Amino acid sequence: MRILQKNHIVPSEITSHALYTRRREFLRLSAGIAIAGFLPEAQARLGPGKASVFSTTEAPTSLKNVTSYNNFYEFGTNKEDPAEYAHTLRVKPWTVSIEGLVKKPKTMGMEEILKLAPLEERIYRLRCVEGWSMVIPWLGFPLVSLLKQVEPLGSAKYVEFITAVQPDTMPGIRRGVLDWPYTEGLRLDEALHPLTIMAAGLYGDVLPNQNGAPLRLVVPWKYGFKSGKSIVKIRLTDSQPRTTWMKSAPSEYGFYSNVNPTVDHPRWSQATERRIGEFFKRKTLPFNGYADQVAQLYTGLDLRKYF
Ligand SMILES: Nc1nc2c(c(=O)[nH]1)N[C@H]1C(S)=C(S)[C@@H](COP(=O)(O)O)O[C@H]1N2
Ligand SMILES: [Mo]
Repeated sequence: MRILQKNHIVPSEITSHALYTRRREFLRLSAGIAIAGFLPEAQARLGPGKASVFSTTEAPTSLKNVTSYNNFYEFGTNKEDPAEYAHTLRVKPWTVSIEGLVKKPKTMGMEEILKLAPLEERIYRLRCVEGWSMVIPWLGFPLVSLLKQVEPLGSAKYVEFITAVQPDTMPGIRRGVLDWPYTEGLRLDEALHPLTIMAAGLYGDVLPNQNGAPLRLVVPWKYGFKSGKSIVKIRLTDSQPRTTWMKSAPSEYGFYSNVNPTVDHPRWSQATERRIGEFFKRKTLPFNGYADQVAQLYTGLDLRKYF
């Protein structure tokens, strides 16, 4: 318990039996990597040969910032709201249904999902459309491992992600704000890309509620809002899904939303960003620095038109 207390910032969580049980189960299922994750330094944590080829070597943002500066509008629109209110989110039991243009639609429990593939640490940059960024050590597995389970049909071209609606635990649902549930979408080839992961943890431990427990999408070359939190349903479709942010402001948020310093948001520049915890701004990189891995997905596509 001493270790858990040292790594955990929300004191109320420590006494929560449900969370304690969930964390123990999670650590059991994700054994090796999660134990290693308790060491303080990111590099020490990875050890020789353990670093994912996909991980950045940049210094991770502090656990405190990763878990207290969040966007999760279901819990309010201020950055501090998710850390303050998301402890009420019910994350157990949790199931994810995968349906639509698939041969074998399936509803899977979290325990079953965590057994599909070993959890890997992926240290990814996350760039919010608002102009800030973080580096987060996720624990996750490639989304393809989950999609394989249902055998997508040849007609499937897109993947829609639908997130949880719990009106009694989520004050933002009652207030309106966005068209709920929060949904996102990817082209099937983007969803199958090895950089695209489902995260179940961060910093070597179970995912804090404010970061999208128990399972969230992470697509590191796109603006942060594409990475939906607390996913309950995945639907394969033949037409491009309309996402929550496209419905809310179609001229500001397109379907692709690839990080692009040369295409400004209509109300502000996207050329630079502030890394949370740093003072000076950094230049924003095309595809958030993942161009070598993903630029070929968009060959021939006009990225100004398809923003
Ligand atoms: N369900 C849901 N998912 C969401 C959001 C949200 O409001 N609701 N916000 C998005 C935005 S704008 C960002 S930048 C990231 C933030 O993830 P983090 O708080 O874990 O850093 O989550 C994304 N996923
Ligand atoms: Mo964001």
